[in-house]
Amino acid sequence: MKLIQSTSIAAVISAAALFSCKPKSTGSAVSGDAAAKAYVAPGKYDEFYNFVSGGFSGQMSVYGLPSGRLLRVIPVFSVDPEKGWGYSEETKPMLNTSHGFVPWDDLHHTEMSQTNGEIDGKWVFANGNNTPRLARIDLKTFKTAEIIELPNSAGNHSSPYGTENSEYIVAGTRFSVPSDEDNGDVPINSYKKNFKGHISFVSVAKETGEMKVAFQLKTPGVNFDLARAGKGKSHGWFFFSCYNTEQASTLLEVNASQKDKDFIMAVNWKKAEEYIKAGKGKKVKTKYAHNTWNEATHTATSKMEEEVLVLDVKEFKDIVYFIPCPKSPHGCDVDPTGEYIVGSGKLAALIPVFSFDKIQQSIAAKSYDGDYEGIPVIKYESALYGEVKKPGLGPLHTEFDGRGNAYTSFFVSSEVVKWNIKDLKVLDRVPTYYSVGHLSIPGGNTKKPNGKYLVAYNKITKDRYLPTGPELAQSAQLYDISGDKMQLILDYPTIGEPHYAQSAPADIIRNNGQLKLYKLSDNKHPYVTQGEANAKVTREGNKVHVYMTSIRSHFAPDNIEGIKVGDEVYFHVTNLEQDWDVPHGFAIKGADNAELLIMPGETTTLKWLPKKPGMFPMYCTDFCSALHQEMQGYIRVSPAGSNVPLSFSLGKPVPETK
Ligand code: K7E
Ligand code: CUA
Repeated sequence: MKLIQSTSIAAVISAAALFSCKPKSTGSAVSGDAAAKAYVAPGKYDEFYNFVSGGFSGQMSVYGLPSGRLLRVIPVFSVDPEKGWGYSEETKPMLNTSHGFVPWDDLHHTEMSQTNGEIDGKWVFANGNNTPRLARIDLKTFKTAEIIELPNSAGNHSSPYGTENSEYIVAGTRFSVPSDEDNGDVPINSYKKNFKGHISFVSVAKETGEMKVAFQLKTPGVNFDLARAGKGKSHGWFFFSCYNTEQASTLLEVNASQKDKDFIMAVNWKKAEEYIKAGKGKKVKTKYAHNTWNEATHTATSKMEEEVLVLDVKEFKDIVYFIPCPKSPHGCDVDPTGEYIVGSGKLAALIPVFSFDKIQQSIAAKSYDGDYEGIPVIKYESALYGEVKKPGLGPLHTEFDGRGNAYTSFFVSSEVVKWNIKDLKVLDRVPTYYSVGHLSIPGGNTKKPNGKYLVAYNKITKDRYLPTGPELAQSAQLYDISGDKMQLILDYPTIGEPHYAQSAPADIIRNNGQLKLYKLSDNKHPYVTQGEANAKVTREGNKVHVYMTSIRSHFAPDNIEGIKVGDEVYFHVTNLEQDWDVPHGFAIKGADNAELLIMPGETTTLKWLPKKPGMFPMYCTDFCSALHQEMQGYIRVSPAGSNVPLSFSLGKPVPETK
């Protein structure tokens, strides 16, 4: 069937307006008591942990709310020299993919694990947008514990979205592409024939959190943008926004904006699960990396998976339905009751709100408007609960406060608009500075939002901060939403471009078994050094292993001779400390590598390829004690083939050799 086509890109919004307009008053919109609301006294804790996507930094940052204090940057998909992430031998496998070592990605969305539709503080998931990957961060250690690559995908944007008990974390491909088992070497203009979408259902083990690509749904070749799981009455369903239903492969800004309506794709995942259990999935050959961090060995392993179970949705009449949604929908959000599904058309001047009950009735009554590649298209009117009229320009994302209100971000008109879900009336609007993308309310995507604060994540900050050359910081703005009127209370820059963020009450993370150190006696690293007396240096051919320890304030050994040009030297440094907050660092002159930062009880390895003879000092990089600056040593490097014997010492110089 054909949807109504419009010849111009946007009847409502002129092309110029796509670039966003500035709110008039750029000065301080902050009133007298605002500072007090965001004030957290020195030494006091914040009320919430806020997990913010780092966009093209590939990392995730952790802020405290309401203070806006940056607590930590967690390395996820990108190497991070500060923590040695992706530089130490133990962490390198975490960044392995079917394309080899990929040291960067684009992290857009964070998703906290849930139990019964509420945030449980166990894990936070994140998407790698470019080389499609999903990560799980363990909130006991604030460390990336697992990364799994997604087969048959390209541009993992519609991701990661969790069900109400984190049964699945779901990821939809942004780009449709030929399946991995097909030869992708085909003409681009064969899009309609060869390009397919895939939605990955990644199961999460209840206790360990271990992820597995349980199955994929093969769909028509559209672009999936964002998604949400149903909850409460709609638990068992999933909703995805789709654009480029035109299936264009070039100049998408024009060619994918032809239709008045694209789709929200409604998926009955419980049904899909039944078909999988009944053995209806097809095993498809592919290759994707599954990387896991082992807490006992302090080492990651990367395993290449070889196949995935796929259900082609065309072959099953009751898994997938399309619902028309105006103008290239971006956000697709489900309210706390699970009844209302909000679609945000980037080019639309209204917000459609769909009813889960009406969707079910439409399916039962086959109230369809034809099909799209064999998938029934539900009539717009029969799925629609109602429209929010004239809310603003360029709606993107919606969050909820648990009091019956929705908050939608407007990129083009740079504002947050609060509206009532029942009567669809606009209640309040506030400017953002400027061009807001995502919004985040603690628990704002769950059954139980905490409607005290809202954070707006802005793309543009011209004139908000001291200028820093051509590139300016992106920003977050904190609003108090506890009253009838939203009130701006704080404005602070972010790390990388923030897209989505989620928050959890501080206590469920802080008082939930936070790890303070690794027990040395539990350390199962193959190159652990249990105590200084066991420190040594061994040679196997040109491979030299240094079993080194660190404790305030020396390394053992700290004098090493007999290293030769052409050697491969592995410094396996075990931090013998058993106190909270006493990491040691390790760096050596000329290493084409980052430092190591070793937590108490942990063993971490730096690989070093000495390239010329000479004296190479090494030192601790983390100010660990009053005598931190004394925590240093020397490595003597001799030419290849030299006779200097391998020797090492601590406390007395090694015997003199020529
Ligand atoms: Cu979630 Cu930024 Cu990738 Cu909207 S996207 S802004
Ligand atoms: Cu160890 Cu400074």
